[in-house]
Amino acid sequence: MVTNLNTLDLIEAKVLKGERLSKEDGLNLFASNDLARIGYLADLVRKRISGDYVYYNVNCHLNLTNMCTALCDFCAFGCEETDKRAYAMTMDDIRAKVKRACLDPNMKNLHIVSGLHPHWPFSYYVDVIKMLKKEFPQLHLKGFTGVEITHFAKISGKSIREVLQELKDAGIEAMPGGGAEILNDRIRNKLCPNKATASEWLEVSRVAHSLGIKTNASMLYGHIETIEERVDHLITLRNLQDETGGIQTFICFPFHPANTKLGQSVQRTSVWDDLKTMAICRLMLDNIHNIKAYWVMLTLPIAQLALGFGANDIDGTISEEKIMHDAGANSPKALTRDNLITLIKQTGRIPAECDCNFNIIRTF
Ligand code: V47
Repeated sequence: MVTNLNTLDLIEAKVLKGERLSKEDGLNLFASNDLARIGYLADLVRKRISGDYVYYNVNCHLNLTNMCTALCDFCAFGCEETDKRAYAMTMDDIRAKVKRACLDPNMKNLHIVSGLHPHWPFSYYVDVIKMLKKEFPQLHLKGFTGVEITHFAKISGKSIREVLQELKDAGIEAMPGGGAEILNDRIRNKLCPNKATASEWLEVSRVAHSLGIKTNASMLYGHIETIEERVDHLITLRNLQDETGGIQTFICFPFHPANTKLGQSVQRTSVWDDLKTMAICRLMLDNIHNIKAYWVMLTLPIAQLALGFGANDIDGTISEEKIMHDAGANSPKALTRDNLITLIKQTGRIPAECDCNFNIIRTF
């Protein structure tokens, strides 16, 4: 692999012509220390794809339970049902939480991601979605990762298609991107052997897209993966997007080690790695419209910087973040809409409030 200036010149020429970058280009970008130039290239692509809008949404995170049968080595949120931290929300708990969030008249999006509960039947999840759709018809429901959908298929004996169709009929409009981690079974067998395999996660996305449910996709990085595995993961997602066109947003999750099994041997990624990875994701994923700078994980100043490294989406107000804060995230647990608007305006970009399918509600 060559890592001199010439390599970046060749990549820049491709980027300027709108040509697709190869795996070798991805590896060369990671091998380069020219962070400013990589960021500049990613910013060119960001501007070409979405102009100066930065998407955000007024939302609430709903984590129905933290009990989880998967107990992944990188996760601090999931726990056994006997753990003193364990909780499972009843229908009344859920109703009360969403009602509270809806006191904000701008609340539009519910983001639903949970542990794999050891006993709940699939029908409980469908009933939750039906209740939410009936009692809060103004909300857009973005629910269940590919891992949860695979779990629902296993516990119900239904196919992935049947599970997704039932959830769509109940009111699910889009799906979050979690559970992809690194789509490589070497890594999954080590870190998360008790949940969807790489091909199961991909299959859920494929079927969701065929049913008209848009999904997000993610990458959990900075743990035991190699740089080549990061690049391969991005190319796998790019191929899926070529096939279906159903991925709306890509999110990178830098591994947060606190309170996780893996945390004893792995440290938090550096800011440089976070910015470089964000930029390379923008450059490699030429067919995915939105790249999210998830402020919860990056912290607010780094999320603002990331908007200059290829990102065009900053996520939402959230209401109360649990998964990353259990793992030591050093950011607020929620923001106000005004906070987000200010954060975006400080970067010179235009805040664009949207629903979970990126329909713009208003700009500022
Ligand atoms: O799959 C868990 C990640 C995901 C850790 O689609 C961790 O807009 C870093 O799906 N360090 C679940 N990452 C959360 C999720 C999500 C969150 C926000 C926005 C969206 C979206 C989706 O969280 C997991 C895993 O990849 N995760 N633990 C950790 N210690």
